[in-house]
Amino acid sequence: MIHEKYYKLVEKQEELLTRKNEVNEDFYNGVYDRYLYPVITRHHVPVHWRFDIDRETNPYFMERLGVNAAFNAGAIYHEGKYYLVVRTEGLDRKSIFTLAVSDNGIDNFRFIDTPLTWEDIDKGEINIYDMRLVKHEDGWIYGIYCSESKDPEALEFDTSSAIAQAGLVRTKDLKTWERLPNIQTPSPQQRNVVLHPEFVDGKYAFYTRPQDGFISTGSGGGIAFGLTEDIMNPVIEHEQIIHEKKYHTIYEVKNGQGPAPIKTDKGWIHIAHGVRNTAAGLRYVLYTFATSLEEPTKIIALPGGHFIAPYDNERIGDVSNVIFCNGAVVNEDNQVFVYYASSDTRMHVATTTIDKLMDYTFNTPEDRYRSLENAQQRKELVEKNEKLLNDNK
Ligand code: M1P
Repeated sequence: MIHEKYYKLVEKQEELLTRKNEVNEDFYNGVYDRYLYPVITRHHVPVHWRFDIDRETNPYFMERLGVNAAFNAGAIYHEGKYYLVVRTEGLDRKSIFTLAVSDNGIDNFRFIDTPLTWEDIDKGEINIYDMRLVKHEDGWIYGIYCSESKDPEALEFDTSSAIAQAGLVRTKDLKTWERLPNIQTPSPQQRNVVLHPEFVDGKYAFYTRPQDGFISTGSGGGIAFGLTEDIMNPVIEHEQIIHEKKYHTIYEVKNGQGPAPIKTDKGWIHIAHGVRNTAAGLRYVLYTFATSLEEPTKIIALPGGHFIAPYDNERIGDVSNVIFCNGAVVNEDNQVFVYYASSDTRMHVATTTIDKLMDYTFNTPEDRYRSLENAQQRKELVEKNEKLLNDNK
């Protein structure tokens, strides 16, 4: 018999799931809109995914498999709907992938089907997270995720050291998933690996992030680019850094490609994350850059500063002061939906258009990398505006 508390919780959750989201009018930068509510939180996870609803086996109606956080979602616009593959972290710290869908991309996201599983080809893989979804021109939808294992070289007392690699799966319908071998690169560890949506020189092209350690990128810092011929045996022999970490920038400590780049008339627009250190720990923000349509390793625009940073309540969570994005989609009206997570805890959306994203990426002044030169840059803006104001008196 179903426990009566189940129906009460479902009724309460329904209010959350059907709540209309609205643009946050207190925020304005002309680049994108922020929204009042997160699009997915742990409270959106269906009650029957967390509770055993059977009165006989769960008389106190206890949460048996609680959820700690729902964040870092891959995104895809598929058959007119907005899908997220959400990093759903249990109380046991394991992240799993779950599928949520919305008709309009800004609210009413619902988890559907059951948590994603596929053939378990790697028994050393302990944790999985941060999937990037890409509809490739070969006709498959690929998912690349971080596949984390315990470091086999770790000393006996060291129960933390881990190895990050790029796991690879593919699907046609977001229901049945085929596990392909991990992507191999010359680097000891990998995270934030993303498939480019088109073939480059007839090969599969990837953005990688070579790293020496699990957290520290060490000598490997930067977003890199590499090719492989065979997706069934994905070996990248050469990684070319295309955007390096750099002193006194928002990507001073490390950076990483976000979702797959968005194709525009003027170039590929990338959303990436940059990390810098502070007295309060690492701060993660998003930035954009553009690469050439003809030469995908060539950066042709790089706005200074961040695109999205933690704002108000977004600053607080399990890992505070973090904005991370591994999903963005464009619909047939050229509206852009940037799905970003705040503080490793919940999912939000920011909306803009292709035109605005291009204007931002190609016309935002670059960082001149020195305070006095940046002061000069702002002085030029002030003087230009003051002249215009005076001329219009
Ligand atoms: O905690 C912040 C982020 O840290 C990692 O990102 P990166 O590899 O760039 O340091 C990831 O574990 C990511 O999931 C997490 O949000």
